[in-house]
Amino acid sequence: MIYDDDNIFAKILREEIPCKKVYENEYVLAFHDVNPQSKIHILVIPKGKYISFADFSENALPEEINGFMKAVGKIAKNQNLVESGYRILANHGQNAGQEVAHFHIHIFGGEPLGPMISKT
Ligand code: DGP
Repeated sequence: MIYDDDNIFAKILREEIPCKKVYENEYVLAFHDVNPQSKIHILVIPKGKYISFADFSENALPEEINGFMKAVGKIAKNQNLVESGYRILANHGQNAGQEVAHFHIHIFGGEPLGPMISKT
């Protein structure tokens, strides 16, 4: 699979599509999900062109992985989610229902989140 430069998150990174930005550094951009599934629902994306978690974990440089993971923790902390709790999630591929082919982590919080996987 080849990275598609026209995916929605690539357009957000190029500022061709607006987003509600939460945080940015040299490695990541974080913004509110357009269709929030919890009171707080933030997406964290790497600035590098990685299709999915499999691609990112295999091909990203150690400093990109470190910068990304550090940023996820920092964003959760900035959102005051550490004490109340939060969930992070990455969908990879078809069975997980990945919609956007640019690797991203969801941060959910701000309320009780229910079971980890829906039984319905
Ligand atoms: P996933 O299923 O893991 O690929 O999640 C993709 C998420 O991206 C989904 O929760 C909705 C969100 N999303 C899709 N298009 C846009 C957009 O244009 N802006 C923002 N902020 N979020 C988007």
